[in-house]
Amino acid sequence: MKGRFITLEGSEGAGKSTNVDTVCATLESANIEFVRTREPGGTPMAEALRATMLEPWEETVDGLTELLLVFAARAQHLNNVILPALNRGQWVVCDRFTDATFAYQGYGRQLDLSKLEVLESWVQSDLQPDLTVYLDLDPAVAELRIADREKDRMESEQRAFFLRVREGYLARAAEHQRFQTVDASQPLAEVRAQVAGCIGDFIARSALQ
Ligand code: T5A
Repeated sequence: MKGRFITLEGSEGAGKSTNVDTVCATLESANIEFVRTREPGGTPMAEALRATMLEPWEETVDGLTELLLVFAARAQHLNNVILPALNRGQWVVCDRFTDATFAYQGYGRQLDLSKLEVLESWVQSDLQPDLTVYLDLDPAVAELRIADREKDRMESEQRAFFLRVREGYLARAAEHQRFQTVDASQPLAEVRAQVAGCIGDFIARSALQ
């Protein structure tokens, strides 16, 4: 089987970290070799760009600066981690990818989507995830889940921002067949079972191709 590219998406508090573990456990049970990684980040330099992006600067951070930081980190990550792994035949499990850029910078920051499309095509050519599991959650519920967390610059945004982020994810999910949307407001055990089901189905479909 050739390498497949799986991404996990969702806004803060939706349970991504928790469910990336579920995705990886399902692949392990099927004896599939994979690389687990995340965005922004995934290499030492890309992690440094992530830290710069999430730091609560005293100066205003321009939306375009944020967008370019995300894509700079992505170029580094793609060429050093994701593409080499896929070319070796390994699967890649990535916590967030370009759908997050459309949701956060496109819808959240309200940047021109055509600028994002140009950068997407420039940085990743025609590479797209094979499967995207989206954990959908009302921002009001998400706020309660992460209430005790020390907030980074993105997490400190207002609810209106996260409502736009969710709208962005739902628009992407409606537009792209690779999306599987899971209702993340359900009890964790149920969310985990559904995520494992999505991965199991995808493994079965991939084996037939
Ligand atoms: N970003 C990223 C952009 O702006 N543009 C981009 O292009 C990209 C790639 C970093 C930030 O970067 C931005 C988006 C982000 O702001 P991140 O580290 O992935 O990205 O951000 P977080 O969303 O903060 O990631 P976490 O890994 O912390 O994930 P979650 O979703 O907050 O998940 P988790 O698992 O820690 O869960 C939160 C809490 O909820 C509980 C968990 O136990 C935990 O306590 N929980 C549940 N409780 C009840 N029921 C359930 N079903 C639950 N599921 C989880």
